[in-house]
Amino acid sequence: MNGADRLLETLVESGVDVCFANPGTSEMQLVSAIGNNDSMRAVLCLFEGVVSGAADGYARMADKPAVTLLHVGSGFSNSMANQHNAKRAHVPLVNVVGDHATYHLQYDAPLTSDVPGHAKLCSEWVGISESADDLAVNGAKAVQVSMQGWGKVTTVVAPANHAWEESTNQAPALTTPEMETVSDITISEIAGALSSGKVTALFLGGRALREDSLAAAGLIAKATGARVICETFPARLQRGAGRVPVERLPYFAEQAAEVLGGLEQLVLVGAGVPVSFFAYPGKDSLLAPDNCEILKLADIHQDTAAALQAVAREIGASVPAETARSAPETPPPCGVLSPLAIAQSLVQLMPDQAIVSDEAATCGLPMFSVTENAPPHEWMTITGGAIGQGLPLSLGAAIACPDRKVIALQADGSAMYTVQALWSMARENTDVTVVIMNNRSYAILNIELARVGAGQPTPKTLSMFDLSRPDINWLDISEGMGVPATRATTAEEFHQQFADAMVSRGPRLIEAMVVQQMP
Ligand SMILES: Cc1ncc(C[n+]2csc(CCOP(=O)(O)OP(=O)(O)O)c2C)c(N)n1
Repeated sequence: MNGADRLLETLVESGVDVCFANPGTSEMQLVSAIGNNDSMRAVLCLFEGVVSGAADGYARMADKPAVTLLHVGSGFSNSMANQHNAKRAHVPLVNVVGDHATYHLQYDAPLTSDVPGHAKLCSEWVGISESADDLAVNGAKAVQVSMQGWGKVTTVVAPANHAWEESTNQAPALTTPEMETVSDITISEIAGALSSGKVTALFLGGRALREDSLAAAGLIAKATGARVICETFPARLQRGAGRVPVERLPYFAEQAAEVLGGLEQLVLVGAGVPVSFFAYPGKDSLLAPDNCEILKLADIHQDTAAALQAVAREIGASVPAETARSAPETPPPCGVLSPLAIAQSLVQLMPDQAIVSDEAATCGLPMFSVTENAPPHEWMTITGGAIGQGLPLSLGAAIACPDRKVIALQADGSAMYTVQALWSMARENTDVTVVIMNNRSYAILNIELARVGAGQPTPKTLSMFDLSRPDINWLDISEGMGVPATRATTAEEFHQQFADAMVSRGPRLIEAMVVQQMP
């Protein structure tokens, strides 16, 4: 066996069985090893940003890593925006990136680059092998580190000669690390603060947005009157009828500051201090009031559910919070195809346990609150703000959860960054319904232009946010990549097309010609 075969053997033994791949010549032994290993599924993605975004979506739903296969520094750098989103989502993800044979690097062949340097920019651990035997050892370590806490992005750099040279070394899988727990002292302190009578909110992020943590947060809220607020861009929020609802911190800083206004204490649970997404001239970066005390119950990477349950016990909280009700029966939406009308169709038609990828950008703003009463579902968002995440994320989630309906609420501008994901959805026959919000605009940038005070826009300024001339034809794009597509121009048409998509299986795309009312 060669180094590549050994690496595959170890990855599979470590529980990794899906590879999102975009290989090149330096990865041929790895491709061959995957081809010869029945336990590893190979998903070809036609751009590296799809590879990394799909691995993120997979990990968010599977709570274990997929492996990516990437080609030298150029391939890795193409994947970086979604590596960044994955890192911000705190998911386990293992990259394998090929490099030239070690002796070939000195000749500076065209694809030569600083592969470890690229990897270090967005990996929390990088393993560089020094021999064929090392490859699998690094593979085992990469999986182990990726499973620390909620998850980490790790990278194995695989020089081509280490992949093709013989390896006699079998590297066993390493034990999965335990999640760090919160100390008893912290539990008591937070329980005391919550019982102080001060105006308090729990600020939840990451794994604290899973059902078990939310239920415990609900107990605390019921007993103490604390509010439950979640970060603006959650990786995976479990919500819908029967679950404890959360207030989501708004994107716009002034609205966020208003939501947090009047708080005397903010208890962080798996979330950082709330900050404005961008700086704006003359506006504060920090969103909580100046006199609000910031306390921390659990860090990112600690066991938030256990911590919240312990606090609930300590304060004797035993009455569950009210959960979100099922939406009442209402007639299907009609007339103008607004984001709100789309959200009303979602509430009525979304199946139980659907997985929603929200990269709907400005169209997504009104959709979130309306869907609180939909059947229980997951809501995944763009954790790192690097657009082009939604389509790959849905692809990966669908590979992780083949029995659940995935719904990609997708802004048109963002969709164009990683549109190749449609092809992989077709090839893998994933059960993803993509709803393209066609507003022919980078609409958010029109808003931001005014908010940063960049002056009076000229037609040339505005042309840089305008996606018309030519209009993008989503039916042609989608059909061209093998995903059946329809176009909706009214709420009635959308409702019918979405209803059809919800009762059939396989990839579908609906181009929604949305009419938006901008703030
Ligand atoms: C990788 C990356 N490139 C560029 C941006 C800057 N950016 C933020 S939003 C946006 C346009 C979004 O337009 P669209 O997806 O159509 O959504 P809309 O604003 O129209 O709702 C751009 C270019 C970014 N956030 N990330």
